[in-house]
Amino acid sequence: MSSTPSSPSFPQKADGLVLTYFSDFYTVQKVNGDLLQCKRKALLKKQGLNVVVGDFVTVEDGDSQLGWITGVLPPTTILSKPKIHNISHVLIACPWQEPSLDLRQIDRLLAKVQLSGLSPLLVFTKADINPEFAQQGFTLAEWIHYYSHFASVPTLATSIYDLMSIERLKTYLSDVGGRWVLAGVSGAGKSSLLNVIDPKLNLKVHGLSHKGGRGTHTTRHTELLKTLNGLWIADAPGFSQLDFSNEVPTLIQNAFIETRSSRPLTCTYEDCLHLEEHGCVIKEAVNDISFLPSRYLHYVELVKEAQAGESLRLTQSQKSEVQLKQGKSKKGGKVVHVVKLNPELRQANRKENRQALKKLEQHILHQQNREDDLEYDENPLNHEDF
Ligand SMILES: Nc1nc2c(ncn2[C@@H]2O[C@H](COP(=O)(O)OP(=O)(O)OP(=O)(O)O)[C@@H](O)[C@H]2O)c(=O)[nH]1
Ligand SMILES: [Mg+2]
Ligand SMILES: [Zn+2]
Repeated sequence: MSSTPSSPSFPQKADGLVLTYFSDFYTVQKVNGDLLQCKRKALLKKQGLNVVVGDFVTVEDGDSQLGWITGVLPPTTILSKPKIHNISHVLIACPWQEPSLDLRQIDRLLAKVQLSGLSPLLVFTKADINPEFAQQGFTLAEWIHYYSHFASVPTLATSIYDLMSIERLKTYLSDVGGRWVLAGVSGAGKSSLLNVIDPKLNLKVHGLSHKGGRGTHTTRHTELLKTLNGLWIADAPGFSQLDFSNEVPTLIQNAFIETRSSRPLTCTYEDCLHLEEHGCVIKEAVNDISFLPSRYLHYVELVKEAQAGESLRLTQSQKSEVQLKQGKSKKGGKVVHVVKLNPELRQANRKENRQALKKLEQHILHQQNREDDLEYDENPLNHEDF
């Protein structure tokens, strides 16, 4: 996605950019810079067209300074968590301490961002708290070295009390440009980071809960903001759950550079998932520093989650590919078979399903016309003429 830090580079057909959404109202920045509170036209709702923060939209003015979103341009990028469109980069905020370092969350977030086709920047926040203490085997400096060198992810450490670290972050952001969103657990210090980047933003921040030392979900809505130096960056609510059940298992490794690095790891097998395969070079190299056991473990976990999702979908579609349901025909109340298609299939390939449905209905009619005993196979796919 092309964008300069100083302008949201509106596509030609767009009237505005959605900055935030709250309780059925969208704040839209128009091309001329004005802000307009908008609602979504009922037609869009009927068409099932969602409007998401970051979307470019067409708007028409309504009464009393209220506008209407009349259309939404197809997004160039989609991130499901935080939910935002048309961004290019994700700043993954991971607290070094308070809440404690969570390597699993880091690897899951990194994978999600990379599988979404976006570029990550990993930032260890709260670097002022015991940076020299080793956590899970490494000091902060060593973790930065690992992620930047072996996982090939740009990595920084920040503290809101160390302005040098903030300057380094600012320089990185303005050098790279693009449109950004912050992601990470509640309490990671996302809003605090934005406040030091640009004090005018004045975002709400809150300490951790006394009980569990966790964040208190202070930021409630994703909001695209423009910082002093013209960078577009969105603050977002914290979260910890990420779903990988819809990912393709063989693609997960694309998010782990360790599996495809030419030096020293290159698996000899094509299509290898690096799980149980005998003689897999990647698996054998896990104890090597170039693929940390913890990171390999998270990789395996993600592949398994994606595999579980895939096999669940397969079982569901096999079971209920076509369901037969008893019903009454319109004419004469005669009992006929009504074919009900699996909704998932209906979405996947409407045309094929319609054709299959037609064929099946003809088959049923044919059977009935012959007034044979209707001992119809429950699974019509087993019929020769299907
Ligand atoms: N020591 C230290 N504390 C920090 C730093 N950054 C943020 N904090 C503290 O961490 C707490 C949480 O900060 P927030 O900015 O509200 O965290 P958040 O990630 O926006 O949290 P949510 O909005 O709930 O997702 C606050 O008490 C901040 O003062 C830091 O660099 N060092
Ligand atoms: Mg916040
Ligand atoms: Zn392998």
